Amino acid sequence: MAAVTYELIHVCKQTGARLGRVHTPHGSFDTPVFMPVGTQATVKGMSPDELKEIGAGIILSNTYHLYLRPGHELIKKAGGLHRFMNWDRPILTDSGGFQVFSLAELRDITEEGVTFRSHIDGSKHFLSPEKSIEIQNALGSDIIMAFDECAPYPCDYEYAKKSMEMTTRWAERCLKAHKNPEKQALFGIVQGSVYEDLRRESAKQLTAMDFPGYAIGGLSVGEPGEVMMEMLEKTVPYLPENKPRYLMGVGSPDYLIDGSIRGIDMFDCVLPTRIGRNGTVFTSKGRIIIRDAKYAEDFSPIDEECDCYVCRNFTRAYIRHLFKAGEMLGLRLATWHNLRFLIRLMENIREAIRNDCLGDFRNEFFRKFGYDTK
Ligand code: PRF
Ligand code: ZN
Repeated sequence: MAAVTYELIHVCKQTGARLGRVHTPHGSFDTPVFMPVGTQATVKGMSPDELKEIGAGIILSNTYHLYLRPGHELIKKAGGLHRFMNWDRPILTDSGGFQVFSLAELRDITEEGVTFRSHIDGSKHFLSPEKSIEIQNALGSDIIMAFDECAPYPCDYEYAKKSMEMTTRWAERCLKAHKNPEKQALFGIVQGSVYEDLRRESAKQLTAMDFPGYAIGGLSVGEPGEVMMEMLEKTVPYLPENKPRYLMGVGSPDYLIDGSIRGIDMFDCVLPTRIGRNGTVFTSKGRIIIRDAKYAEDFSPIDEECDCYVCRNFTRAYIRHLFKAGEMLGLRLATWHNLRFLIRLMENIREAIRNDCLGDFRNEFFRKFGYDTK
């Protein structure tokens, strides 16, 4: 039996978006889903109980960071990542490739793998498909990701083609290196930059390898939003219907809705936690910067429509004060609210899919939030 299975529950008649459920060894979650990011085996500022309270069904963590610190051997000794961080729901780990490209220094990419220097202490390391899978096997996450190259943007056709083909060969090596497919599901990652034929080719090659799920990588790396949506439209039809589809590193409200409409089931992004720590919070009428002077005497909640603990108990004026005073509770409350905002958005997306009205929901959400509705 595969570690992870996808159950398709309903397809929205208005948009084609999918309502589903993903089953894993640590329980199930409903899709489309937003996965909070817990890079260093913690979603910054949130305890596991608090994550459950806001309805997080699955979280993401990172091979690159946990390998460098505290080390996957140590986490294995602790009984695996779930035990180490006291999170008993599903965990997905990214493979490290993307983080090496975005964080590490002196990257040397060859067919064998990637040599890089740690962003922490400058020490030299080597990650390969085999090493990434070995680390993810030690971590024990429910969903592990293939080791890929995320081509930069912009990127010429020749580079994108070679990179995509190498990512396919790396995916084969990941499959071979994977020790326990019955406990952990290995997802393949589609690459191909902004080239329609490369995306199609990548999706076909990976689909032939029969992964239990598929990610779409290499998007939201600087290309215009329309290009990303076009790539989704050209890729998703080549992915199997009975497996989950994960759009990596995407988490702005508009893309969560428009990605769902294009058949995506899973998303992750540091956006809500990162902007929260900067003092930016989502509201149903758009983002606001809570540090702004105009909120100094605003005794209303961050968002009148939000059901979160923060909005039920604290005012904009108070949270602004916490940020101005450098109090850590400010970071926590902004993070808490932003995560709940996106998790509730996903609940509303799922409800709209069930009722065949995600298109109407999109237009209404975009209008209120202040997005262009085209
Ligand atoms: N590959 C991997 N992780 C990722 C990406 C990718 O392309 C992206 C791109 N948006 C985010 N995270 N392995
Ligand atoms: Zn709130």
